[in-house]
Amino acid sequence: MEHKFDISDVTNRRLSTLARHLEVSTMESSVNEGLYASITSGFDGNSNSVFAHVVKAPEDPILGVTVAYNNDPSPVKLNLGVGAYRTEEGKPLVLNVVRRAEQQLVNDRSRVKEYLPITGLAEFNKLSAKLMFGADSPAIKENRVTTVQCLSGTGSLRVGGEFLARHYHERTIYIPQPTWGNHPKIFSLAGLSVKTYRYYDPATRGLNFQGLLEDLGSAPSGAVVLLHACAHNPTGVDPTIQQWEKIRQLMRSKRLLPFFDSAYQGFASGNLDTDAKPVRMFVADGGECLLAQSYAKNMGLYGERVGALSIVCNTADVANRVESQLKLVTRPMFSNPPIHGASIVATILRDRNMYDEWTVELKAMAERIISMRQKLFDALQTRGTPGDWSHIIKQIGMFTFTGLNKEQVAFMTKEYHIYMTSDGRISMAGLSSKTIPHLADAMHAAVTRTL
Ligand code: KET
Repeated sequence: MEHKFDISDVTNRRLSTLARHLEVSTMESSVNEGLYASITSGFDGNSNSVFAHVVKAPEDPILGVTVAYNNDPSPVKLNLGVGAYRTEEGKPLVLNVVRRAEQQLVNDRSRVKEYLPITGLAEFNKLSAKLMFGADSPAIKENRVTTVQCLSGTGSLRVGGEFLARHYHERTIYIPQPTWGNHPKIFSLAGLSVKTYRYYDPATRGLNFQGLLEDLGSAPSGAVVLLHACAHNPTGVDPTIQQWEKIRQLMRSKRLLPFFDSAYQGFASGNLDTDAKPVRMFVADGGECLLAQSYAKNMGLYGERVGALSIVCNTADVANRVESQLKLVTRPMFSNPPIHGASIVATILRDRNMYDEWTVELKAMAERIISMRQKLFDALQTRGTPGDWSHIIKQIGMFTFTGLNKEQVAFMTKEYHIYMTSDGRISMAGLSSKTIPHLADAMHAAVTRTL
């Protein structure tokens, strides 16, 4: 299925921007005269604005939920939209180990605020690659991996997408249906053509494995395939290790290029190495791949915008040349990445003691989310809510893809002040023992009302 964000759109848009730019420069003197006239005669409200034609854009389907939530004065309101971890008290969490690392950084008077290199903090890059590919990864030892620090997961996907659009022969990327709502926009604006492969089966609320194999099997040789490394968003449905192995074999035999998006390492199983397994399987076969890593969720560094793009190549020489080109993507985009968040991550990853503390805190977050699954499931059972809700306990990671439809979601927001994305995804990380009864009441009412 062709996605509505198409490369031809982007190209057309770029061309028309260019055309407008050329027009403007040839007409510059008359424009300046017009501008001068309006300055001297004064502005009369909106109509004179050079932006008067700009239409109001809709809010983002995910981050816009938080905007709506913030505007609701109700004391019982609940934000289960964005995937952001909350404590049992409903508060955002700064990990203890992050506070410790920050304290260390602040106390170190030798630290300065100079620009980082275009590729970011070298130690952070090294440690990030190790975190995903494993301490004894042959690809790392053979210097076949280039890692560049980017603006969190989103920025890493975007830089990777632009690199592919410039230097890779096949400009089509296949993304799962459904997927994180920002994926199609990121890749089409990067210059790739976006298509989808079947992933989720609403009937079983599980993986449509057959559909996935068929769609990837009929993709053109060399096409890029976006894979969620673990804890698929929004469905919470991951392939089993056996299924991953089949996907790997198919992709390698068809020379499909894997692009992993890892935004939840540690959140699926509670263990960083277990969650890295699918990626490691693809690296162990000696083939090439891309990886976008985010520390937003697993280290709770959301607003620090810390992430990395790794490209695993088959020789050190290729990796070196690839890195030189990644710098040409980054430099005109954001020049070089921010220093603070990457320094926090490097401080934690380099120190055995801090690393261990992080894994304990991460596991506690993952376990709290898992306990919310059980509690919500039990609450619906107690209410006798019609339907099979076992997917709430089966699904993995931050989200439950409830199966509630748009109307039911709108009803829950209107009547119960519960905010979630319109596809029925709820962030389990936003729930607490206190808020579960309210959510279960709302779900029960939404389901029984529309029966
Ligand atoms: N990939 C996936 C799959 C993902 O869910 C997110 C964020 C990102 C990448 C990017 O995260 P970053 O903050 O750029 O490192 N998802 C949550 C937040 C958002 O939409 O921005 C979400 O789905 O709620």
